[in-house]
Amino acid sequence: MKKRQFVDHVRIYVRAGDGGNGIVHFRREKYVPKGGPDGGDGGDGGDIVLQVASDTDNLTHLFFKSRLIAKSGDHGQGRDRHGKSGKELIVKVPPGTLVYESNQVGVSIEELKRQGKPMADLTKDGERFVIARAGKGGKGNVHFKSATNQTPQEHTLGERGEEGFFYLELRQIADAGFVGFPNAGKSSLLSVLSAAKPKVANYPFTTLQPSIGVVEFNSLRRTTVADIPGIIEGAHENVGLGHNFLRHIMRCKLLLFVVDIAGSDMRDPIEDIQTLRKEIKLYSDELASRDWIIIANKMDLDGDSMNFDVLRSRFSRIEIIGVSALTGSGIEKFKKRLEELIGRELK
Ligand SMILES: Nc1nc2c(ncn2[C@@H]2O[C@H](COP(=O)(O)OP(=O)(O)OP(=O)(O)O)[C@@H](O)[C@H]2O)c(=O)[nH]1
Ligand SMILES: [Mg+2]
Repeated sequence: MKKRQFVDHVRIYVRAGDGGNGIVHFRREKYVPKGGPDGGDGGDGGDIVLQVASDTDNLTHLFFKSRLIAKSGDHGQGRDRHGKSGKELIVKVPPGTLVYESNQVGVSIEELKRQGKPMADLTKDGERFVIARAGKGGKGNVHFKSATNQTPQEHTLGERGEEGFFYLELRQIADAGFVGFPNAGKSSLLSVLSAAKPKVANYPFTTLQPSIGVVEFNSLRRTTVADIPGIIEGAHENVGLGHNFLRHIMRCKLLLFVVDIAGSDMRDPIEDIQTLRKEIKLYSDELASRDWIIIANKMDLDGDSMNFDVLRSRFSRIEIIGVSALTGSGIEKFKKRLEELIGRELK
């Protein structure tokens, strides 16, 4: 299976279409030596429009085609005919696309983001944003006829379409994401960490849709954590719910691997971690290279402490936090580590 390339930021150049010119023209018919003015208007140019499409989740298409130029309007013609308008150019973007103007040369993206808010934050499916407005068509001399001027030479040119550089960035959906087998307790953990109330139940694949919780710290800082469906061996071959939903945590800075430390459902926590790591890597090397820690859940059940020690010796270089979503033990420590690792001032 092909691994995904995931472009989440891109700088583009856009140029909307120019308006066509209005023209100077006079009626020419047999036996009418001096016809009146009939120069038509130019057509409007085409706008460049960003449009949210929920079936896209990245900006890769713009990485490969970063110059977007819309069609100009045609010039007017005799017999008061209008020039054809340029068609608008629709550029699909995924939900969560932020748009920044980026015309200054040599300004880093970080600087750009410090300088100001994005000019657009596109979220809803179908939402449109005109990123470059087209020029209007000019007027033909037919408009300039008057009682005193039967042969007007006046006409106006089409306006130029807007152009410029923009920086598009996909917003991070959450700072951290849970990864785990079904029933490991991911949704339970989200509900004790945050005000989110995802469905929790004692059967696999309870979670079908990702959800996000905001974790608030006493310091007024916060972080966001995404809960996604469970992953099982072979997810990359579409076993279980597959692994396509991993795109929702693609931009997380930290991955939280949740295991059922008591090994209920006849599971072995070490094997679980190995399988999960393998499936993540098969999905994307980039995702596999993210920082990760292990959350050993269900520390309230029998067998937990023995398994915990075995897990710790097997993954000696990885941070492991023992918790129980049921009793709340270890949750404060877990929160404290989240604050240290990814807490931030949220706007
Ligand atoms: N004893 C015990 N049970 C827990 C704990 N955390 C979760 N559970 C139970 O484990 C079961 C699964 O919990 P969920 O939170 O739905 O698990 P999940 O990982 O979100 O599962 P999927 O959405 O199916 O992937 C539920 O019956 C929970 O009540 C815990 O710390 N201790
Ligand atoms: Mg769940």
